[in-house]
Amino acid sequence: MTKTDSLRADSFGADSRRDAPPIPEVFAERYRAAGYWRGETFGGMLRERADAHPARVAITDGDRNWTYGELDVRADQLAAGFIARGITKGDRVVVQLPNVAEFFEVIFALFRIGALPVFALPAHRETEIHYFCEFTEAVAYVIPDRVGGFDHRDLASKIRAEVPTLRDVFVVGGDPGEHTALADLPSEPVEIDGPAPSDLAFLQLSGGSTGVPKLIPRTHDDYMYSLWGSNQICGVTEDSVFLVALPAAHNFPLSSPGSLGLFYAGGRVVMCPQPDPDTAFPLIERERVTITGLVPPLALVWTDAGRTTPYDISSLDVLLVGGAKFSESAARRVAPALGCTLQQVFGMAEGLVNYTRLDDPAETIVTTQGRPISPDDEIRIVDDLDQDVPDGEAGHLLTRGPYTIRGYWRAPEHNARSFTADGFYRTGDIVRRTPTGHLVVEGRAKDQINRGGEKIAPEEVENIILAHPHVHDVSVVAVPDEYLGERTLAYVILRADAEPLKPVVIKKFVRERGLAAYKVPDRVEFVTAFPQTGIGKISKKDQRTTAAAPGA
Ligand code: OOB
Repeated sequence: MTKTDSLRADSFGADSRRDAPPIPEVFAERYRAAGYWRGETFGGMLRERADAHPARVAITDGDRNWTYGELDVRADQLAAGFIARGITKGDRVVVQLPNVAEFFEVIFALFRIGALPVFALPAHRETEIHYFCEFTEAVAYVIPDRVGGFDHRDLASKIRAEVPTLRDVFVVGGDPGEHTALADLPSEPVEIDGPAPSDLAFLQLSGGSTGVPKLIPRTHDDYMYSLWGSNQICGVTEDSVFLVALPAAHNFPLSSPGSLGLFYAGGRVVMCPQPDPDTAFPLIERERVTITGLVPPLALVWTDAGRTTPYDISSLDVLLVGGAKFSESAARRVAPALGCTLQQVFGMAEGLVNYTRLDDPAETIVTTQGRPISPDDEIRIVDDLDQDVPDGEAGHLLTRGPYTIRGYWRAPEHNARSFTADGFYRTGDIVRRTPTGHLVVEGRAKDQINRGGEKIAPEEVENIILAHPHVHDVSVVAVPDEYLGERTLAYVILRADAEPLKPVVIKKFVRERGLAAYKVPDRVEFVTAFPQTGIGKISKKDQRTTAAAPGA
């Protein structure tokens, strides 16, 4: 290796290693030798596709059709605009956009520079955004102007006043207010010394089980492998058309195989503003969509609507369902109602993604959550003492592999708990493995609520409720729900001297603190004590049992 090579191999310098524990070199060599890591970057990949077929449409958004050539030029011009505003390699930029074509223009511009998008979700509000901007020391924040009555510009002004590193707010569409319109930025492309394939590409968000979400550092090399690996498994080719129905920034619609998988294959991505059948089905008909991904509650709605829809959705070949457990009975209804193949996906933004295969027996497709993408995804299923359980028994899922992180970003203490000494990620999921190597998700050991695929860390919501002056203590737990799988229930103990409160006061308090709406407790119950475990901790297990009891 020459000096320049070794510099390029870690072109952000030593700090990046402290920020994000890398995959050790012995493993990296193995993953390169096996052909998983192909030495590509996102910026380079888009250029190659644009050179190969400039006139093919990459993105359809309403009446707009951007070709690969156009997307490539837009990314270059916007990268030049970002550079002119001082954004450089390694900088973090919080991106919070709805499902619009500009989402890709922005992230490819950042990828070209080697600046890291931080993928906020449209539902995030002040608490989350402030944290992302402050913790990542973001230099810029990209937003829409207004969505569904919410003015993102006002929120951005507030955050900018609070977070000293945040220099710029860029607004997509409409009136930028006191900020900068994205459309005013692009300038003549400039020479860019882009990132190396082993560099970080972006920070994805963890579902989380702690007070604040953790950030997941993914590299070009590792993520790109998950894309082409997924494409092979999901049958994606340049003729595929993928509907982005879930929020574009989430790992599932981004990479399983997702929009980025489609670009990798040279296919077409169709932006869907809302995931309901009334919006999605006409788009499927008009754009001849072949593949899309949904969380289980939406899959139920689509299945019901599919039986009687007047729209021609026969182009749909594959429906991926994941993010939360899809019940066997619901899974059985998909193929007959929608006339497509169901593919279950059990993935995580930290890495590991499992799919049922298109040619798996029908029973396997409806009763399992699939098997890993890679032959080099290492799976261990262990008991509470990290000992492997006998074949076929349920236990904690640990994993290590070519696209699974070795640590969260700037979180050494947390990493010591979430990863084993030899680098396995503790997923917090309880699974068992079938003789064919497929995984069945049996439950969860982490303190997390999965509300129809949207993850909630109880601790984050508890911390907010504890700030209410009349609240003495709080415990947030999951309650089973037929439609969403789980909903949230906050058990609250009021202070001895407090007046009685109505549940709505607590909900309103959480909302006004600026937390994503899906984290506002569905139910609030006032109690005088919490059940305790043998050593005096709150027994959430007992609370869940009480909450789930009939008539509760
Ligand atoms: C996906 O990613 P995340 O990071 O939002 O959530 C990961 C967690 C998993 O650890 C598991 O607890 C749960 O979500 N999960 C499932 C599941 N898929 C995800 N639990 C049961 N059955 C499933 N099929 O949710 C995600 C990332 C990439 C592709 C698909 C989903």
